[in-house]
Amino acid sequence: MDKINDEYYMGLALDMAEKAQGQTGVNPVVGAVVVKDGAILGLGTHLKRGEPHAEVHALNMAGTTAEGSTVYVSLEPCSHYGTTPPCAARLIAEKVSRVVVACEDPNSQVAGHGIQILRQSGIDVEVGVLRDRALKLNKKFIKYITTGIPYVTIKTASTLDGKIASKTGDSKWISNESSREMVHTLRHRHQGIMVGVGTVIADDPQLTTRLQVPGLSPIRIIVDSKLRIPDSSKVLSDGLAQTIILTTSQVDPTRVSTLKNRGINVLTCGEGPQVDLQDALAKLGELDISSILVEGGGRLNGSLIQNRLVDEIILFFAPKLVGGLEAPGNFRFDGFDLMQDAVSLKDLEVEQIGDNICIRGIPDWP
Ligand code: AOF
Ligand code: ZN
Repeated sequence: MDKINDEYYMGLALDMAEKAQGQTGVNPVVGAVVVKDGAILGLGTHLKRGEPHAEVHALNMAGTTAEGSTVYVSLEPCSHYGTTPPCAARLIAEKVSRVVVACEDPNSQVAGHGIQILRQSGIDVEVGVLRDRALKLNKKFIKYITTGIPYVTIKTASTLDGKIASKTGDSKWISNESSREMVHTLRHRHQGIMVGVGTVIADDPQLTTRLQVPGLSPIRIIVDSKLRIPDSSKVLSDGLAQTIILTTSQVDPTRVSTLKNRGINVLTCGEGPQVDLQDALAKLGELDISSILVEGGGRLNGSLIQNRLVDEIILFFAPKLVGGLEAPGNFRFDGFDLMQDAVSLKDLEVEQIGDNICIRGIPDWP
């Protein structure tokens, strides 16, 4: 089959995988398409951790017609027994002729082995069709499976002069409605949402996903070194999503017990005075949280940047200037003496959303 056809069907596999973002937990999003004699015979997407992989859905749909087909998969078929049996073995059993893969699976239990056993059984395997798109789509999975540390995205919404509130603390609203809808999609696509306790005290947010279409709410993670969180906070009492508090060993153990009795998970991250964020991310990773959206405030954003713990930054700007010498900014940290030491963003994407501008980038850590 020629390159155009391969890209067409792989594009379809990736489109399906894209739509499942946010619902597969620590697992990647994967799409599969079974094709023979110019017709699509089966389509499949991995929808939920513990449920069948993309290839299995697609092959089930194709049934016995899968023999002699070409199967397009956006990630290397697995070769291990996880919560489901290996997809490579299933492809061999179905006697497919050709498998086209977008990118290798970096999971050390797979890591090229899936491709190898397909080839060993005589199946023609081609790797790398739409690879860049596939790698980008699973960037969170790739970081988490290779490091055990969640993928961290910082999102901010500020005025053009970088303020996230006025000098009196007013912040509703800075960005427009469409930008805020995009933020809820981002919440759905991350397993955790992290804020500093200052944000909880100031805004009493719910931190849930509220979209026009249904969405999943992330686990709420509050960074609270001194356990200042008010008992009446929505994140402690509304029961709409799980809540984790990150604190230090300096806090009052009876307060920790009280929170735990309310069903809140309290993690001790370092000896203080501040929460050790690196330790916190490792502990959150151990809890099977593979991605975290950070929604401020400025100090938490600043600390994460200073400690180089950020994988992606998404900045929404509204065309406003609010000024205020004391008005809080996007990123509050000591800062660098020299411009040459500033954090640069690479792989920049700029999008206009009505009168707002969204800039995405990947910090280019030296
Ligand atoms: C595939 N197709 O659709 C997916 C794959 O616990 P399990 O059995 O779900 O296995 C999870 C691992 O399998 C995951 O870490 C990744 O390496 C691979 N995911 N592989 O062939 C799929 N979702
Ligand atoms: Zn599989």
